[in-house]
Amino acid sequence: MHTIDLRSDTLTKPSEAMRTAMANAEVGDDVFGEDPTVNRLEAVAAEMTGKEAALFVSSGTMANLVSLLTHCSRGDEVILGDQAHIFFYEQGGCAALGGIHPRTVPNLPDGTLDLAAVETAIRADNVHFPITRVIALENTHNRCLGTPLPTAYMDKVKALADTYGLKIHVDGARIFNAAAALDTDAATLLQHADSVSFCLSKGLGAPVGSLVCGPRDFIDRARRNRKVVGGGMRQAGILAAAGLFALEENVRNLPADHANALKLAHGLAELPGIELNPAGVLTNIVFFRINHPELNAESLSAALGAQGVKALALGPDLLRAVTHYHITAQDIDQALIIFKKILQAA
Ligand code: TLP
Repeated sequence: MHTIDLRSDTLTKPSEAMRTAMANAEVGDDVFGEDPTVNRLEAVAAEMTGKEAALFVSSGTMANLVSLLTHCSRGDEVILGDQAHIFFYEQGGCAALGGIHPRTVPNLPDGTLDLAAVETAIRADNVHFPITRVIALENTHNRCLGTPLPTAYMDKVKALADTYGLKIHVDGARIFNAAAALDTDAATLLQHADSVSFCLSKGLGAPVGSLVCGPRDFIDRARRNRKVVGGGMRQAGILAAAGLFALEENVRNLPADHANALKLAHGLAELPGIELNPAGVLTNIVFFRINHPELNAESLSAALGAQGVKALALGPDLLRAVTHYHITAQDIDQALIIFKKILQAA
């Protein structure tokens, strides 16, 4: 059975061409700074994000952790959204491993934070309080429908951060999806970010890897933090080659993933028992609710899975489907036929 796996864009497997690039990678010991392919990936990543320097790490989770460890000392505070991946899905790593205190404000449905709420959360200079150091944003915002954060919003965050002497970190796991959706480039979206993390192993199709990008001195300190969390890798050029291939060849595929997500959203919105607003689908992530007398998210996901369509159940009635480069427009048509069959039969 042909499986249409929409659980996540993390499921993408390296193509033959990417595997060839990996097999042929020139390597050295990256802890000594001697892996030419890692060095090249870091240079390309820095350039694409408009930053001075970059650091190759194993995952998005490590990229965010290393970034926050570099911005903050123990007891310092990060302000972030209550739906942020860093807050929701990273085991509280910044607190567990870094002693960094997370202060959440509610995410608005479009993934932004209300800036009046952020301002209220910023601590005054008072012996009782932690010191606020950094505002962490997410672009695109995974749990907020994959929505991209526009530059106009970033301008306002920057003005607020400057007023209080705070840094801005962007979890840009899918920053190239944001750039594609907003028809701009990542560097423009990140011009006010003091640091950004982005992933190679989501829609870009590499098997492993993320980058932290920022000013040279920040990246020098981040390199020390990568080592202390056990992230110093040796002949990592084999992985970096996949990352270079992802950046050079696969970024251009993202608009097709967005078109497929929108097609899926429009198709789902027409099915009785499914609730979603296709206008909210701006990138490759489609959230929808099941409102059916016989089905909930778990049972719908199981019924779909039995017919070769995989979607994630994320709540009693909430599901997520994510498009990526293994998913074609024909797959979306096929998935919609299967959804319809299940909803009618239940
Ligand atoms: N997101 C994964 C899961 O962890 C939920 C997914 O399937 O969407 N930031 C953002 C915004 C992410 O979406 C993710 C992964 C990460 C960071 C973490 O990346 P990894 O999995 O490489 O640690």
